[in-house]
Amino acid sequence: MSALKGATAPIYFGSFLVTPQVFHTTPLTFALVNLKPILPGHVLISPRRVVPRVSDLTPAETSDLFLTVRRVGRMVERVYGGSSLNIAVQDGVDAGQSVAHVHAHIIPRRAADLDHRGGTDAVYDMLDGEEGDVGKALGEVDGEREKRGFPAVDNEARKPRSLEEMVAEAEMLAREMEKEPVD
Ligand code: AMW
Repeated sequence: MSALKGATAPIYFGSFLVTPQVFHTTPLTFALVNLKPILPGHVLISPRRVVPRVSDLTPAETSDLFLTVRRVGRMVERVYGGSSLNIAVQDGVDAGQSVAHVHAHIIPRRAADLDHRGGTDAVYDMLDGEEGDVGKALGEVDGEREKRGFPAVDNEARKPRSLEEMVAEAEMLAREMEKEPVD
């Protein structure tokens, strides 16, 4: 199953097989929909090679990654009715990285969209905290977190999306990418 046209070799995001979630590829880079988006249209851009740090990338991978960020960012901003973008990389575990595979977050933003969470910059806490950390959302039994001294979080907010929902979004975004100018 793939949102992309034609046969696609398996694509891994860290140890996760994410082929059905991928909506755009280049020779060195892929773009996938998020299991647990912070806001609608929150997608990820990764190099095809599974390496943890930006400094592990070749110059060609680095430039292809950012060119893809630029093009996919333009597309999600248009499709999700944004007026700005957060583009973020947590480069290494001590910077909050939870999947050891380089990835740029792209999050479409609009005025006052996180006012109910404390304001525009609340996105950084959300990225850094449990809401962006799916390993925990998938693996943790309710209550374990609290036992370890972390604050309780809303269970609904932690729920990962179904494969069907992600595939439907990936198919829609693959079609939208075809409308984007190459440069
Ligand atoms: W990091 O905290 O490493 O900067 O961000 C990890 C991101 O990867 C989060 O946004 C999280 O929701 C996302 N994520 C984790 N596992 C998957 C997966 N299997 N498919 C899609 N996105 C994932």
